[in-house]
Amino acid sequence: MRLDVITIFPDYLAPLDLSLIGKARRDGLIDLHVHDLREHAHDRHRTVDDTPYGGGAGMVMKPEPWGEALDELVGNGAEGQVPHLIIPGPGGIPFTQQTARDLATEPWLAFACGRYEGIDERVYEEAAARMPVSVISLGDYVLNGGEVAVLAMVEAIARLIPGVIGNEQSLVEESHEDGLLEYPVYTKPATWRGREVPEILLSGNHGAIAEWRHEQRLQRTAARRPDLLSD
Ligand code: JF5
Repeated sequence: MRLDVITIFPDYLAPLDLSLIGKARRDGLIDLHVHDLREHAHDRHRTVDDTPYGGGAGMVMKPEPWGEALDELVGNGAEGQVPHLIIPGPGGIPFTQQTARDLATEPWLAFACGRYEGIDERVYEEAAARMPVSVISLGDYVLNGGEVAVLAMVEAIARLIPGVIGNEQSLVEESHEDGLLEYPVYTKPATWRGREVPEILLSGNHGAIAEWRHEQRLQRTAARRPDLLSD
């Protein structure tokens, strides 16, 4: 999968060199490029923002650097190919495990990181005229920019690409893969600071263990995420 990230803070994406994602890049499973939006700002101060038409607080990202950055990106791709452009923002559609599964099948994703009060609306419109565009929210809170949201989305997507994670079974046995939260897990020692591991897990009775774990998942989901049980 090819991944491009356009940002005014390329260093924010440095963690993508680490751990499983870094390994996947070195193994050639992920072809990831981070681009500095300011390379497409040509005035003396490499300005990427300006005051909002109509007034109001804060600054808005200017359209011209974005237009040029996206032109370059599309020009870099194979003939006739375009990326699916993802723009993180609190006003987007919710990002879920299903979104990650869907995006993990795409050959080329590009992420546009907004800052300040957001990006001039015409950038979304013009991009949507030539490529699929999705505005996606990680959750109902506000970040300073899209970079941290991109880190989370890229990690959630990339780990679903075959070969990125060694143990494929660990992908199906986890929270959100089947609509329930995960059961509690324990490891050695069997007693720690006076706390015992639930006896059933030491019983060797695999049927009873599976039943207990399912009950734990239901209880935990009801307590923490009742919204997941309503449908
Ligand atoms: C952003 C303008 C983008 O704040 C977010 C965000 C919240 N949930 N998901 C993403 O994105 C950063 C801030 C301001 C555009």
